[in-house]
Amino acid sequence: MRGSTTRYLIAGVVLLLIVAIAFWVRGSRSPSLPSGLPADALAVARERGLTPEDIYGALATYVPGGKHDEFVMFASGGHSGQVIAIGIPSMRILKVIPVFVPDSWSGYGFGVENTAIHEVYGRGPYPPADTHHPALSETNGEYDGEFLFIGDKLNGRVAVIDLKDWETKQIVRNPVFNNNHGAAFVTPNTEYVVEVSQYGVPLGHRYAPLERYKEEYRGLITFYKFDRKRGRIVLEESFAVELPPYWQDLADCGKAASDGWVFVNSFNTEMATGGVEKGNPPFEAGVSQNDMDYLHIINWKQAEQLVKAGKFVRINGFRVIPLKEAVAGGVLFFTPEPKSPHGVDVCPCGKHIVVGGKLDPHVTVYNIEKIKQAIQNKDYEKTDPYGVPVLRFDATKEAQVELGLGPLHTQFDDKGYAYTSLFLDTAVARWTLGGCKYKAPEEPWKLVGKVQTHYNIGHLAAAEGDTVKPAGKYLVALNKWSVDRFLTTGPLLPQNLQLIEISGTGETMRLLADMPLGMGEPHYAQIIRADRLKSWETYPDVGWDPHTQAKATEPGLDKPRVEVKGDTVYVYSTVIRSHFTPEHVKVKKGQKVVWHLTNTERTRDATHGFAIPGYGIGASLEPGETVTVRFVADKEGVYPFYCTEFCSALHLEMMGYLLVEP
Ligand code: RUQ
Ligand code: CUA
Repeated sequence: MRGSTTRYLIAGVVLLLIVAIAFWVRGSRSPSLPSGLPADALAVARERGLTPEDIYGALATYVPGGKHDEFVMFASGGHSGQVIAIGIPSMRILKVIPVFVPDSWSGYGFGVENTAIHEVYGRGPYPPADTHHPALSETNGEYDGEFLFIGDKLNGRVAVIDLKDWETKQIVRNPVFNNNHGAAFVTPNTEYVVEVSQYGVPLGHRYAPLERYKEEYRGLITFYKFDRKRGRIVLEESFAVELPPYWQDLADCGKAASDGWVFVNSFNTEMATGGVEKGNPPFEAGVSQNDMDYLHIINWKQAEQLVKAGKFVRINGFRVIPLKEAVAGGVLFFTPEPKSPHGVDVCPCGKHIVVGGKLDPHVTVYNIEKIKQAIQNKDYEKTDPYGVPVLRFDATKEAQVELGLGPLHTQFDDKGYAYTSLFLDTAVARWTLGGCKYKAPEEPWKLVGKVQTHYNIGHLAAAEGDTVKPAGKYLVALNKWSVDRFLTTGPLLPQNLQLIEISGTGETMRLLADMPLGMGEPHYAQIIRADRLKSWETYPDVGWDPHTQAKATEPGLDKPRVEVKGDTVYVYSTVIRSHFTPEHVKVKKGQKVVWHLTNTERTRDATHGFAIPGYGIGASLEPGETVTVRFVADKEGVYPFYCTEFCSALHLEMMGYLLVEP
């Protein structure tokens, strides 16, 4: 009797323990999640006709308010001339950063002194832009989250964005060349920002007839020295290397095993000059006659030495290593690459250089060790018409991998896979690297999977996918056409960015989400882990000048007053919820006005605007910021200036009068 009670007791305790453990295990796995989708959620899915794939995509990308995205993608804004920051996986736009084109939200290009956009074209008018490739600053080949650079193909410009406040700090126009394509790329410690020209022109912004193409037209690779402390490109410490007038295309800087080198594709080694109207072959045919073009292999550390040794000329004051010196000094080599290549991308360990074939179904993979060996052995198959040694193709090549139609650009993940965009197949191909520090489970140099994109994929961006330590997980396809993917927005359609999950292996790649972007072609993008960014929440101090990233030197900015000196009226305004001080600013027609405004707020997000009708003035004042606007009061009248940010309940009352007396 007693024995059986004890047994029952023990059995009861064990049962209770099992139940408790079961609950604990279940609870710790999903603390408060129901085991399946709630019935009402399923009803919504059914009513909206969502497939299981749709539901998976929605759940995999949803980021509730208050929770943050794991990655940030900085996408080129294409023709918009701007940069677009997009959260991943949510695929929501976080911010548009104005770069080459004015923006009336931030007041960029609307009268605020010293903004980067003034640097090249003064107060405007500003030309259109065509931003192509953004490049995050790197330390030891990893993104460091400090700066972003971007190239403007149209006008041969490069811009510097400071990621502390996400503002453009500098725009540099190439002193020698007027267009680019391979820009911007950075060396592994951001020693240099690299810009490569595209269409051959005479160096130095001058004229020469097309008949003199071979003699007088050239290409150029520019190495802009970057001063991290000042956050500026320093032109005096920069230099360029003259190249033959082939059309140089994309570029990538070597890293790790290939640190010290830059690789640049080219096409039009035919040096066709077009003129279909004169019975010449049109450009599209003329530039694709040769079976092979030249991968440019450039030793930038050696180029630095040549500059130190004075082996340069000055063109428009800028240091350029002449082609002859570059060849003699061992800076420039070529190796053949299949016809009209496009992207060139260096793998995470830096050993392999992948070239996309555009008109060839393969990607060609070169090995830096083999390249160095071939250079050392002078294993040349010929020299080009400009005396540049052409290394033997087979001596530099590691593999060719057949992927499909129209391979363009390649990115990498953390598992030993490479991903190449196939423009004509409109797909992403996943394939295996060989001999890389990352190793995929499958045999090397093999296509293992494909995922369809919609439509006409150009670039693709994998999370930290062009660093020495790719993050894997996500990849974004930047598609040129969206056709039927969204509502019709008139004949000009948005582009389509598609998020693809790449955490699995083999064929498992999953399309998670589409994102329309209706503001120019988001050409290329880079994706950084959000926790690498150290963005400011407000400016560090009241009276901050974002142009110098320091407290403004002008004394007494926080003491509101008006001073008249000669024909200039100096106005010192403070700006805080919900008033400007002073509120009356009276000037005489014809007087010059220099107006300093300081937002004295220390609260996060307490931004005020400042705009004056009739004078083209618009500004944004983030907490702590000081801006200066300057104009001639040449139109008499009464101009209510006001705060353009809905800052407070009394936002509409936040105004003042600018009185311009006759
Ligand atoms: S490249 S066409 Cu980025 Cu594919 Cu400009
Ligand atoms: Cu300040 Cu509205």
